[in-house]
Amino acid sequence: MRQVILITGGVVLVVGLIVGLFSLNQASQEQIELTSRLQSRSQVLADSLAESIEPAYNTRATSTVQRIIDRFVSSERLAGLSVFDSSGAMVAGSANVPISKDGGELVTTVMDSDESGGSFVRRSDGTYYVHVTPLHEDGRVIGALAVAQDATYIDESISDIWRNNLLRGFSQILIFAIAIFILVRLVFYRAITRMVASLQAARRGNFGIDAEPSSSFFEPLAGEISKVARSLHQARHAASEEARMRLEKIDSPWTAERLKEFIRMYLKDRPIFVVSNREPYVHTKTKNGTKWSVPAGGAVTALESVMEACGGTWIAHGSGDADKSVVDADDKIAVPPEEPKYTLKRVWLTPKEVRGYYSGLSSEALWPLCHMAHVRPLFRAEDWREYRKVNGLFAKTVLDEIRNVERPIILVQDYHLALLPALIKKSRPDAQVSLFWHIPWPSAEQFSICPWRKEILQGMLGADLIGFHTQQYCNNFIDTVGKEIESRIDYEQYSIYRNEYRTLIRPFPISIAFPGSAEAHKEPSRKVLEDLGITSRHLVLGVDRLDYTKGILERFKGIEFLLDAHPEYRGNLTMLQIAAPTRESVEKYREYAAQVTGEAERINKKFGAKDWKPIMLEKRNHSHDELINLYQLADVCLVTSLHDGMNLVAKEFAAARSDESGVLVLSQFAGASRDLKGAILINPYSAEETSSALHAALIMPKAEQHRRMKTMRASVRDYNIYRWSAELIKALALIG
Ligand code: ADQ
Repeated sequence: MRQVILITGGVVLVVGLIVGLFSLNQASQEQIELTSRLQSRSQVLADSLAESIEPAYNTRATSTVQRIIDRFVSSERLAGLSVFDSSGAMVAGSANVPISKDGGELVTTVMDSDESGGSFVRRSDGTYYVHVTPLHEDGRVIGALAVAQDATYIDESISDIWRNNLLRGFSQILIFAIAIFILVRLVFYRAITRMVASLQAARRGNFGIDAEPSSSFFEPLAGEISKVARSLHQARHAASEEARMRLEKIDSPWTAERLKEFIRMYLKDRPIFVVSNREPYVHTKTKNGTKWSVPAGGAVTALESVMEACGGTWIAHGSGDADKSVVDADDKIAVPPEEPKYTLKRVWLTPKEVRGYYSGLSSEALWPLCHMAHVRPLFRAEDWREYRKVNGLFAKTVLDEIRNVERPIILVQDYHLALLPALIKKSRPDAQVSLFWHIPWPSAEQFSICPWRKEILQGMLGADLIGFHTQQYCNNFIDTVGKEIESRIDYEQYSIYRNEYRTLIRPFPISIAFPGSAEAHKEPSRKVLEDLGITSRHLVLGVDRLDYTKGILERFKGIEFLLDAHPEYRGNLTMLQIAAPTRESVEKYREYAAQVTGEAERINKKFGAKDWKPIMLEKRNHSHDELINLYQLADVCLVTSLHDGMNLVAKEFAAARSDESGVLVLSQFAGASRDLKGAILINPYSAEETSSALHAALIMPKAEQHRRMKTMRASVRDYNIYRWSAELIKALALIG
């Protein structure tokens, strides 16, 4: 519509300009012609009048002169007539003469030059043309005669021209604008909109909208679009058929299509609701408007692929400062913004709620409680109050959303929403609720220090299914429940019974969407290294949120140990640490970020040379494509988590290496160490062990790298995020 208005506006402007120029030209022609006619008529009049006046004037018969003047004025309908003597003073004249009694400059000039002349005089009662001619006696100039004519009609005539032309121009513009508007809208806009709608619908899998335009002008283009849509339809159909056939074959790889087909078969299109604290897209204000970004974090990485494949609704905290400005009246927005596939519903929290529920209880209590990273959890009663309140708020939003949905599937995510399953089930026992815990579950002893352990466990046990990354975390959880809550544990089924209610506990090692061939086979670009000034032969890469559980300080110590033990790497090796700022409202995280910077500077000072630094620290969020490029450029990816539920960075590195080169050095304390058998495992607390593993990785023969990388890639391809979600949803749906 904007374009239609723009085109119409442009045409109006051009036509308006043409009409304006045309009117200007016509008005100036008319003015010239009318003026010249008036001047010559005045000249003829003045000359014949001078002949009649001169004899009487020469004999000083002023009364005769006055009579002649009066007669002429009335017979020729003149505006005025005056006779001046040689000094320029008026000797006779009609009333209301538009020229001063002392003649003025024009009369003096005419007498001096002995040549007639004229000029326009503008007065409040109109415009006059005054023509002055010299009077003679014996060839001498003895006075002057001024003839004044009303010239107002010239101005009126010019105004008429403008008025008529503008009126005509305006009607022409109006007719043009309407015609263009109708033409563009009916012929072009409608046809293009229809073709776009047809392509969009085809992309979404609806092939019912025909691209045929109403105008034959677009027929060839529309024909081509219809063909593209048809072949897309056929390709989709073939992929979906293949996916359906593959469903029963356990060992064939899971794809987005296969997951979609699986959901259709298993859930009979029952809608899926994902609930998490972190939203998959954050909208922020910038100088040029609003921009969106994908926050760094494992849960978002994993679930985004699932939602893109299955559609549904994702409920999450709206944390961006422009989030409110882009949602509809229902606080919803279709995402991904560039190609919407599912709905994001935002929940609004006050700064106080965020402080207590997120920064406080989630980040300062539960996160360190579940990770063995030697950071003491902080338990504040006020935070617990906010946590309960916000869980209640999320529950209310979920219950509103599922009001008219029968047996909804609800996938609750992570430790921020531990109380949500029980809150949902209390009002909607028919809902099938799973809770996936993305971080480790500690030992029963470790968990027992939590003052609200019973309430948290009761909240979690509202779920029909609780998933962890590893069997170890499941075991820890069962032990914890056994110790804290009155319940019956069925070790055979790995279920917990409370009253009549059963919760299944299962490991689902999370993964990523193994990249499609186009993405994986893209040639990496070295520009990023040139921009950073990295010229070293060996590149060691670290990618993390700036979190103390990721062991970034320990990693740097490993690099320091390597450079001490193997001076041959000095000047030849760079550790590029990509660190996404995270939880900056929490003091511990701010301290940690400062420590990481300080440690990098210390090591750089110790070993650095003029054009080489051993550690490059890039503290910012990177796009998915930037990270893939770096994964492909690295010789070694170094993951040194002190404790990590899974660690998707390790899997992303393996998935990106379609060249089957590069080595993964991985902490034994990351869940991923159980899945990625081709990695060199280390204890990140030992700088010596990290250094030896790095050295082994850097000198590893290519054949060995291929062998290890192949194993890791096969495991990520085989157990990708689509399989993860299919297994989780299947387990949930089978509960009945
Ligand atoms: P995280 O602690 O966030 O996840 P991880 O699994 O490694 O850790 O996922 C991090 C994600 O963020 C990756 O997809 C990575 O690409 C991305 N990321 C990291 N740094 C980034 C940067 N600088 N710019 C852009 N993106 C960046 C939590 C648990 C993990 C668990 C996941 C999933 O702590 O143990 O694996 O959830 O369950």
